[in-house]
Amino acid sequence: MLIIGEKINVMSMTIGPAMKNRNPKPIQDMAMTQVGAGANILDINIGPARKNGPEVMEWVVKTVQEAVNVTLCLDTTNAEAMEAGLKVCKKQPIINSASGEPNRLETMMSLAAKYEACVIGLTMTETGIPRDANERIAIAVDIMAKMAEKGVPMEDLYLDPLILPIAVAQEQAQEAIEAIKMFRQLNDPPLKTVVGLSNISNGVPVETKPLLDRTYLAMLATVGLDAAIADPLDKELMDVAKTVNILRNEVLYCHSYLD
Ligand code: THG
Repeated sequence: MLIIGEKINVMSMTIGPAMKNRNPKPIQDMAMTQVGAGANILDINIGPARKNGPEVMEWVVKTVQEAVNVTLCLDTTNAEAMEAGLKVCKKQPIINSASGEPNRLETMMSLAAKYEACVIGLTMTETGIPRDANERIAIAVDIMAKMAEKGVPMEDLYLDPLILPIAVAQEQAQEAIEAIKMFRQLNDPPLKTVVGLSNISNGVPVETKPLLDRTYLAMLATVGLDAAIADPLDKELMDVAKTVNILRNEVLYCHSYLD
């Protein structure tokens, strides 16, 4: 299970102002803390970045790369900002994300082809969020068709069923699990899958949030989830991820596997 650290986010009280003021320290500290906690990949979420998007993304990517040497997952709907970030990534980056919305799909897949980037395919469209696993599959097929057209290899795709908050769409937690099972069957070898794990606990009491995230990660792991955008500073969550790696026979067991 790959953990994509979610904490470099414009919404964060410490990171947002640091991005705005081009203050590298809080961003580099957060990068090192997440990698130290076991994050395999870091998400760089600058939001829609309507003001100076390209400049902000280029600066944040360079700033993070001065501190850590991991794969970066660039999270913005601003195509110019995405391209500016892709240009300066040292390792093969991940585009977060393309969706079924035709313009965004075209733009992000063209960028994936041009920069040989991996891409997260988010199964939603301009008409809204998917209602069930079948709607998610229909969008996934559109995403795959556009990849084939642009010549992006299927192994560079991570499909994301779009996790919805348990507090507002309770039945969707199980639908997303069904979608992961079905996504994997769309290709041989199976397509890779990813989720934004913390979406599940948006808006729940703080005491409940970590248990929801940890339990849902274990449930998703049983159907073959490859990666989760999540909070690596939750040690118990990281322990669940390590235990999953043992139980799925991906890492060799030893008594001290948690250390
Ligand atoms: N799929 C994909 N990308 C995504 C998501 C997804 N990117 C955004 C989001 N969903 C995943 N990332 C985050 C990042 C931060 C938080 C939640 C999801 C978050 N952070 C802090 C917290 O935990 O309280 C605080 C942020 C704040 O100050 O509000 O909540 O589904 N492909």
